[in-house]
Amino acid sequence: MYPIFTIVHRTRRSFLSLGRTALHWCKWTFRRRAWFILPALFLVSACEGRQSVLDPSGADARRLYDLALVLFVGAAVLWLLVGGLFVYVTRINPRAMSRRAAEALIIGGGVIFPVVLLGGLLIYSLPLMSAQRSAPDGMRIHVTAEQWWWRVEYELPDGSRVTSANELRLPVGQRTGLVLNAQNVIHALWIPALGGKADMIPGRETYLSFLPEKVGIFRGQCAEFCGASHALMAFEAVTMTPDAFAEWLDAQAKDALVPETPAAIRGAEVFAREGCGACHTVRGTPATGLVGPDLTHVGGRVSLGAGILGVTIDDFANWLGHTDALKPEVDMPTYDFLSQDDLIALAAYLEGLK
Ligand code: HEC
Ligand SMILES: [Cu+2]
Repeated sequence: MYPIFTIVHRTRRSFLSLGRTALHWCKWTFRRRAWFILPALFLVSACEGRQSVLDPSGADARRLYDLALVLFVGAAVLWLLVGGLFVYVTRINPRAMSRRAAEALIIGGGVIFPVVLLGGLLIYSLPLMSAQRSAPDGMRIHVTAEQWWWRVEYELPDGSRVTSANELRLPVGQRTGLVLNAQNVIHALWIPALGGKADMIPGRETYLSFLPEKVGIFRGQCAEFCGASHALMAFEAVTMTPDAFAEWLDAQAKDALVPETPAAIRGAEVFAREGCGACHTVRGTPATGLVGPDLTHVGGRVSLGAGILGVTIDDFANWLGHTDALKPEVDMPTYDFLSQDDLIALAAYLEGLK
């Protein structure tokens, strides 16, 4: 009995002190309260940005944002309503209700009101899904998730494909469909600023589409735990005007640039000597591997290693010399045994593959 009594006693005491704190809060000056509110505002202010559902930059993200706003405001109003009712029946008018009034409250507030409200929300929200879930007749991009990077293929009107990786380029003002697949385990594609997310499941194709509204660079992230380096499986979504996009796609379809500087020429030799081409393709060269990302235009991307590094020569050298440290359990060997000169030359070659 004794411990139970103590627990009850202590719980009661802590509730009392909680109540006292709440009372103090009411008596606090505005300045003292601000000390508590300001840090919270800093946290919320971090929600703006290129990987945020609260800063929509596409039609689909905007619809989701509106839906979330409706739900949030609705929940707040409901909370105030129930709170008000509670205060009314306990403080303002604590008398017993007549049986008819009580029944009306239960049937009206417990059955009719929720059915109408939830039914209305369902009718409002169901059509929001259809546009996103289909891959439309326009441009289609095939995205295949690998551990831990993204294989990206742009389907041209004649059915042929232009291969890239770890970056998604989308024309603004057009709905582009994504055909999603996964090679090994379940991944999920999510670009919070542009729209909803979809699972990428081995053996089962899924679809998602985006209608970007602003030119910019947004961050996408794998949103399904897929292994040790799941958090390091990101990418950049680059939205462009339709003209800039067409020009970019033309350039992507071309073979790799031929290295011209002495460092890059030496780098290309190191690339061939070390057998990188067994896993990587550089179109226009003997390298035709398919295990890793296509490197034909890797220097022209905005990030390296699925969104974890930049694309300067230093970043390339860093990636090659510390692959496993940067991305635990990665499917690429670490080339820390190369001489510094070879490493820098290789980095210069890759950086020049615009
Ligand atoms: C056994 C296969 C294999 C070999 C050999 C290999 N790689 Fe990789 N490489 C990969 C894989 C897999 C990835 C993707 C890693 C990830 O992000 O999860 C990758 C990623 C890369 C990337 C980043 C690409 C991007 O889109 O960001 C570069 C650059 C790269 N490798 C260069 C090289 C070079 C240079 C060599 C030779 C010195 C080499 N790789 C050898 C498999 C390999
Ligand atoms: Cu993943």
